[in-house]
Amino acid sequence: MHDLFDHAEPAGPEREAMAEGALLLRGAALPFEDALLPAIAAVTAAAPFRHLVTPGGFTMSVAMTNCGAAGWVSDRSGYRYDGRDPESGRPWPAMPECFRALAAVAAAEAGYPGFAPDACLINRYAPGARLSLHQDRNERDLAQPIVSVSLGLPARFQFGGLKRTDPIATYALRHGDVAVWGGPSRLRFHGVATLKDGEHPKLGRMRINLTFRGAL
Ligand code: MD3
Ligand code: FE
Repeated sequence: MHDLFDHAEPAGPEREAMAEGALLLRGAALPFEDALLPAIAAVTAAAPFRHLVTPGGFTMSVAMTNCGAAGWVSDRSGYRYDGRDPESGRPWPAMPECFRALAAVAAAEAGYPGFAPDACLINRYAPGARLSLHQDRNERDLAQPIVSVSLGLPARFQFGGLKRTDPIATYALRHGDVAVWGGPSRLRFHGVATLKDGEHPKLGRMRINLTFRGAL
């Protein structure tokens, strides 16, 4: 057989290195989409999205919830991982099997075999929501990577350095993109620019991001 496909790309998602230890796998969540969307609906029915308050007293524009053994929470006393949803007093919903599978496949693809996250933070952005520049450093073992899955409306992801004042690169994160952040990129500052309005065929006027962490 001699046709155009003899010279096609190697199998697997398109890979883009953002920095040492930071890998973007374009479209890697698409094969999981049909399982992910109902799983997100089930988790958020049991633990609804809410707008957390920062220790400084600001209400976040991004709405959040969690699943897994631990969930990330913020209130006037600080940021922490907690085994229970403070709204209900119950443990967070279990992490759906398709979440675990996608996180493990993506981490292995990026060179982190055996990634078994115990926390998944689910962020929901409506148009106008943003996440200001920050580091993720509340996790106990910073040798574990973070895996992030973008769904719905596209976002401009801001990727800085190890100091808040380092230069910032911007990447478009689209529906189905998965990124893995580990090694020397694990403590880089990052954020999400104000979400532009739009309509996504599956998710409507919304962006959802899943971040998988080894928190405990
Ligand atoms: C780079 N979420 O939940 S995911 C967060 O799109 C968070 O909702 C963003 O930042 C979002 O904390 C970005 C990408 C991400 C997550 C963790 C990182 C990038 C990271 C940790 C280190 C470096
Ligand atoms: Fe973060």
